[in-house]
Amino acid sequence: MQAGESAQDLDLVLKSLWAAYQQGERRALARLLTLVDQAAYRRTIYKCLAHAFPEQTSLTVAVTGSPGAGKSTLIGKLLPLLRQQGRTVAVLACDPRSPLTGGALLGDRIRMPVPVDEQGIYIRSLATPPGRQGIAENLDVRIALLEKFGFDWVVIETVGVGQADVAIGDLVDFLVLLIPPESGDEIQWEKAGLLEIADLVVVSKGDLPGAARTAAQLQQTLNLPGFPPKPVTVVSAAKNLGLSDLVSRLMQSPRRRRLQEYYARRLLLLAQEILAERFAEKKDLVARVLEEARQNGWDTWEAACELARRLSENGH
Ligand SMILES: Nc1nc2c(ncn2[C@@H]2O[C@H](COP(=O)(O)OP(=O)(O)OP(=O)(O)O)[C@@H](O)[C@H]2O)c(=O)[nH]1
Ligand SMILES: [Mg+2]
Repeated sequence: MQAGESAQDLDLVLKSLWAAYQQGERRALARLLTLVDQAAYRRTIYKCLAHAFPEQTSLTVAVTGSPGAGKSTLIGKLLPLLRQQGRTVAVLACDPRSPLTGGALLGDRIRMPVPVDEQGIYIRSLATPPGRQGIAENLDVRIALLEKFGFDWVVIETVGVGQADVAIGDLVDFLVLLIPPESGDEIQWEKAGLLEIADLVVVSKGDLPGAARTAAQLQQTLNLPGFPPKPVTVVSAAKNLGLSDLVSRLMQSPRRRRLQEYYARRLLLLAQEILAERFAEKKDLVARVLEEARQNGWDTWEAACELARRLSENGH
């Protein structure tokens, strides 16, 4: 909220924005996708969306993988394919780098070449706050905004960094893990648990040597006990190989997004946010506990437990 801006002003701004959004105005959509980051607006956006339990509208796909795995190029190639089938698509690219560099923002646009007059396609890059690699804040609200706007598909590009992408798995119908040939990434993803939770494991850059070998290795790992069985596929965005197969696979597979879990997680995240805000105001209490920790020789864990106990005692 800007200084001097009252809650009433906010409501007015949002009311007119929401009306424009409902008319299908992209500028309003773009503005809402930005305003979601401001807590004062987000509250009202939640009210507008009124989606504690919405219908499932779009097919949502997260494409994840290490930097340079070929995510943007692949998505760029899927767009015309989906348009040919009459599907409208929104793409959210979650950029882990600072927006100040600008590089990746531009890069994603360049590598997702779509005609500017293409009404059925919407591409948006999101900066990720420092320390929250790979996943943009408030992604759930953003997905909801795009779904309600009416896109048939919502595709999210995100750099896989483990935990964040495990979390993203709850928000989408399909989590596609992209692994370039001979990258050694499979070990990293296996450790991060992503190989396990990905719905589709796809070897990218299938035109490069080693793609078949990487796919075979991955399949071997996935055949080990403990992994849910899933096929490994190979695509080449450069050579247009395996792309329509990937699209049909996504269209035909059962969707994994389970609203119950999705919303349980959403509520938990929101509650954490609300509590974090409240706790941030308790600087005096933190300072007191710190002082007591020093006097009593508590270790950090003990001090944190004591702080947590007192914060929850304080009626929060
Ligand atoms: N040979 C080959 N190169 C590819 C293919 N797809 C992407 N590349 C190249 O791989 C590099 C990275 O591609 P991007 O699509 O930008 O990868 P990304 O995963 O989006 O990268 P970040 O957004 O930076 O994490 C580029 O130089 C692409 O030209 C492919 O199918 N074959
Ligand atoms: Mg990219």
